[in-house]
Amino acid sequence: MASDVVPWPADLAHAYRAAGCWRGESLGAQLWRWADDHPDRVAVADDTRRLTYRELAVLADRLAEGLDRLGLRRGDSALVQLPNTWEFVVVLLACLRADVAPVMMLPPHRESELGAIGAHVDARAVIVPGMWRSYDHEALAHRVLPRLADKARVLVCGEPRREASARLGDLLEPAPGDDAAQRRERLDVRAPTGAEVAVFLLSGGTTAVPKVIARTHDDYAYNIRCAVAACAFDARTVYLAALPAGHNFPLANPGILGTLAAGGRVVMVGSPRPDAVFAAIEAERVTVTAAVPAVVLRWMDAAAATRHDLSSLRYVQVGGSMLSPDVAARIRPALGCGLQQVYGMAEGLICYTRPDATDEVATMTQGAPISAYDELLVVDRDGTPVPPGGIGELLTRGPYTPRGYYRAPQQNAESFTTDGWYRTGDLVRITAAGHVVVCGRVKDLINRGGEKISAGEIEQLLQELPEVAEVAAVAVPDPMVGERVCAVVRLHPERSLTLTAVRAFLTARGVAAFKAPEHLVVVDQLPHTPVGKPDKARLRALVSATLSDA
Ligand code: J2J
Repeated sequence: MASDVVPWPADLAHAYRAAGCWRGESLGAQLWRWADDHPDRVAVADDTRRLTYRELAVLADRLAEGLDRLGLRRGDSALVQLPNTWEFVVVLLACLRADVAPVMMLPPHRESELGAIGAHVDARAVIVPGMWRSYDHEALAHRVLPRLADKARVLVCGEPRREASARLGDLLEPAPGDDAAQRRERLDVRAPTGAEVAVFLLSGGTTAVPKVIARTHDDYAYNIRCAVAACAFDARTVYLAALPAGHNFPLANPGILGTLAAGGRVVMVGSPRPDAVFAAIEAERVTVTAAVPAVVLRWMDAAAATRHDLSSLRYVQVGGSMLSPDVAARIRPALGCGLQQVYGMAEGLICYTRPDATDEVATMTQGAPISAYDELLVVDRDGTPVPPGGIGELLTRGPYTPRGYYRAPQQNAESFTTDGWYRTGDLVRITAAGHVVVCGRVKDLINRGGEKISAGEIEQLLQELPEVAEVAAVAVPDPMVGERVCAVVRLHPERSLTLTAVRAFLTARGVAAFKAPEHLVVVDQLPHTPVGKPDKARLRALVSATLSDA
């Protein structure tokens, strides 16, 4: 429902339209423009299938009508939990064509995440891979159904094992008398006009009110256009999606959608493992890919010994968590390609170092915003702007940074100022040349290899353990993944607790495995702030002292 999405103020919306940022066109409608321009060019490839732009458009349209037959209507939403395969792209574009908003879940998500988010957005379908990495996602989807909208359906990419599931392959088959042109017209008539929700992206925790970001066709299309321009993507671009495709970074910055908009080729690979990635780079002559620092470190370690030819690779885009300048400087020698740093967020604002940046800018900064209409403000704890070049929390707003989370008025009062600035929770400084340098953060989360874990979510869950009197989750620095979760607990008298028990509890609660603590510290007393909350700064110091002694 439109009222659940916080709109931009009317005068600004008008200004963004007048300036040509918002064009009133659905992302789905663009698919056919691309297909008409270069129907026979390869749009998407994985190691099982290659689709031309025309084939992609035809399959997306078929599936769009298939979703309608399953009972999904304009304005509905569907949880999409698919690995990086050609089907991911078809499902994404089918949703955009059908005006069904895909909710970008990740393959490691379980009942806790799918249930909470599915209920929050009132999802009408769960689209899953069947079996993936020995895990039965079809069964997971059926366990989640009771928490979703009435008559919600499970759609399986693969061979369903239950009668109640629909099979994706069936919806992609031509029906007798299949007529692509007529179907295209039928769908064009129903196309959204811009302000409708195109996709739902996820942010942070899921236990209380999930933070779900509704991105409109207008704002996301603009974001994608600006990202394509900032990264100079064009028809020669061969983009490898190695990060989980449901993340905003590989999805649209410029990622999958940006590559398609530029007329390039998207290559989907099911894992960011060096062997899989290097083989795909060689096979498809990949020119650009995206990674979080933890992943690029693994690639750098493996590159020296690889027999694969990586010479087609021109850039690797790195973002999502802190990249140290010395690792940044080693990327070109190790991988033989340039580095483009990215500082971005599913909430909107995206910054890049440009392809022609000096080495200093590319290694030492996280780049500049992609739009001239992005507004950035660096403030101190009281909300007062700091002097130029000073460190403070970054606030931002602009034509592709929504003004609130979906259906979350209380959260919005915290995360947005009354005049519409989004509080990023990141500490930054902005150089004289306008480049953002990320210096730390004030928000209470743990950034494990680019996956954001809400400390509050983990604390709330662990508080359910009968042994636990009080708990705090903090980040522990880690050379490989940047940070890992450490649970600090005070136990009830005479009780004991092990890390294994904590992890087993979270698995049983249906929480994604990447969120489970990897360290456990038991204390007699938790340090508190004057207002009685666990003192995270002192806890981090205590934990690092305890773990380094161990
Ligand atoms: C330090 N922290 C960073 C960076 C993001 C492109 C790139 C990344 C994301 C993303 C994205 C960082 N150095 N270079 O959506 O399109 C941390 C900040 C930020 C948070 C956002 C994209 N780049 N971060 O990471 O929504 O704390 O988006 O606020 O997952 O990641 O996380 P997320």
